[in-house]
Amino acid sequence: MSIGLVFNKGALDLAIKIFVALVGLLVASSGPAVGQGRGDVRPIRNDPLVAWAATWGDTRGTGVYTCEEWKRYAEKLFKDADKNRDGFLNEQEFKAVQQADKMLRNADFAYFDDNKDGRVSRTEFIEKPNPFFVRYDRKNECSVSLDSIVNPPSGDTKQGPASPRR
Ligand SMILES: [Ca+2]
Ligand SMILES: [Ca+2]
Repeated sequence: MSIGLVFNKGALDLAIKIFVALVGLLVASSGPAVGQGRGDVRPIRNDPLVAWAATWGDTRGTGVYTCEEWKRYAEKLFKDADKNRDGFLNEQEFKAVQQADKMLRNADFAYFDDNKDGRVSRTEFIEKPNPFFVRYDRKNECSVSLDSIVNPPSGDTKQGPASPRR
């Protein structure tokens, strides 16, 4: 009797082990299949600059980001940070800018302080080129449409250097 019980228990264990192994195999084989939709992932989604643009631009909901919108946003950031309202940000006040926008979290005070007088003027702050426009406003129109980001003009793709041999 007891031998039979032990045997049955052993058989059950084995069955469980096989079952677990099978499930594990299923999970392992279905894993890569799920991630195989290569065409679905657009590079645009990986660009934090584009995601960031939604926080300051496209205020009309038309899929267009303009310098004007950026400057209005920068102006507000500056105004909110300039606690003593003297028209300049000292290093202490500059921290409020870093906290207000997570893309500017690592913004460098010295980078904005062009004339190195230890404070960032409104002009220094607002006139700094926004990297979003540096990258996407190729014609310097101060206007970037979402469409032009998703479908860049032909001959402008960065699909690796296909340099012809001479
Ligand atoms: Ca100030
Ligand atoms: Ca300055």
